[in-house]
Amino acid sequence: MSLTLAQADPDVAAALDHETLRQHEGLEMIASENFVSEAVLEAAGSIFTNKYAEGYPGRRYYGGCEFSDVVENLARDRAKQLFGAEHANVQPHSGSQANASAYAAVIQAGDTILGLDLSHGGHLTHGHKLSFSGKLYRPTFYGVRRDTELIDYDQMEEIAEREKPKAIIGGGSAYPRLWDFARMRQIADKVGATYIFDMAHIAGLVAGGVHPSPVPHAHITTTTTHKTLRGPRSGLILCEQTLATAVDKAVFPGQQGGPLMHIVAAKAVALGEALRPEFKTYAAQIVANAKVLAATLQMAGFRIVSGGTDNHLMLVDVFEKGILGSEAELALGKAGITVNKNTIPFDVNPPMKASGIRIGTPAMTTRGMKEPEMVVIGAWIAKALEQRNDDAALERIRKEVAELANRFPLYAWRRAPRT
Ligand code: DSN
Repeated sequence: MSLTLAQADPDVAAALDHETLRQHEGLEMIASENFVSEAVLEAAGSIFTNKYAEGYPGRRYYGGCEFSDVVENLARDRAKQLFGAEHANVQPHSGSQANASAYAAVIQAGDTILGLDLSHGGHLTHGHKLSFSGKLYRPTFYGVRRDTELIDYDQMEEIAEREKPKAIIGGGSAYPRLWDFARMRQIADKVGATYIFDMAHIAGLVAGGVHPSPVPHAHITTTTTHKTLRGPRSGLILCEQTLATAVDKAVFPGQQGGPLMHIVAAKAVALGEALRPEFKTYAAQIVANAKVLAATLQMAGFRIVSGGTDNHLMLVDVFEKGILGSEAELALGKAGITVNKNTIPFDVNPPMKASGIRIGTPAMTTRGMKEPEMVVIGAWIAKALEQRNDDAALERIRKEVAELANRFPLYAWRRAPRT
């Protein structure tokens, strides 16, 4: 029991060291990633991982849960306070499980759901045929308008009236603009559907007060906790009190067994951090950085889907310049800038190639980067895409990237790889 990781398992230790170096020296621009605080990391790596705590605080199926109750109550209370919600369930292991539980709480297998098309910025769990959501329920989709690339609420209403969905789902993983929560609720009420909003991408912006909140409008709001919210990799559900019992039952025993108590503890820490005033400053900087980065790329001649961004992410239409999203992802990776290829609305390319890349600012904002760094990064992205077939040029950018990254250190305990 007393061996260090390096002694017990040098292979895993080496991979961990390399990953540490990768995270320190690269520019993490994947819109859904972030860096947690050392406090969150400590809780996530804690001995709460040893504990079974099936049930809920005060009503567990195992003994020895008194401290599990403490952290789960802290997480629940902080989530309610942060988002002004009547009820919070902090046990979902992930955003997908949060969504599965939210649906199970209010609809039955075979019922119709209406979500944003994945290729228009939605998420797999909003009805994609390969996900449980498209297999268990009857999926229908709304999308964005071809001319503005903004959500088409008139189309949503038309489809809702025709298809009579039992649940209307908002949110997604690649939509750079604000949502009209009130209009969605109105449409849901008109057809008698439950309005579920998945705020996974924007939860930190909502918490920081720089993005309107879906919580007062949606019957159920789901989220991950690790994106802009900057917590551990996990999920969370907020709902009206009238749905609390159904949601809790849908999570446990409906979808999951024992909660991951080390992650629940880490969620409590992250939610506590998000309640502090400095989180508002952080959230505002994420958005300011995204706007500057989008404008820099536009000035370099790139088309940004919908003409810009209101949140933490942007979609760049690289195919307009004859570059596939997959080629762009690869070239930027060689230059030390991590992004992901992404389909754009009405894409003519398949998802594994895609016409776009998705870029986000939450992680680099955590490292302290501001507008001037975004201008530099935008110029590097443009240069790397232009010189995508020149490995030497990409390597030169990578060196400059590492220099910038080193000026914005991440964790104090950074180590050089042992192999
Ligand atoms: N995979 C996440 C993202 O990158 O947006 C969504 O679950």
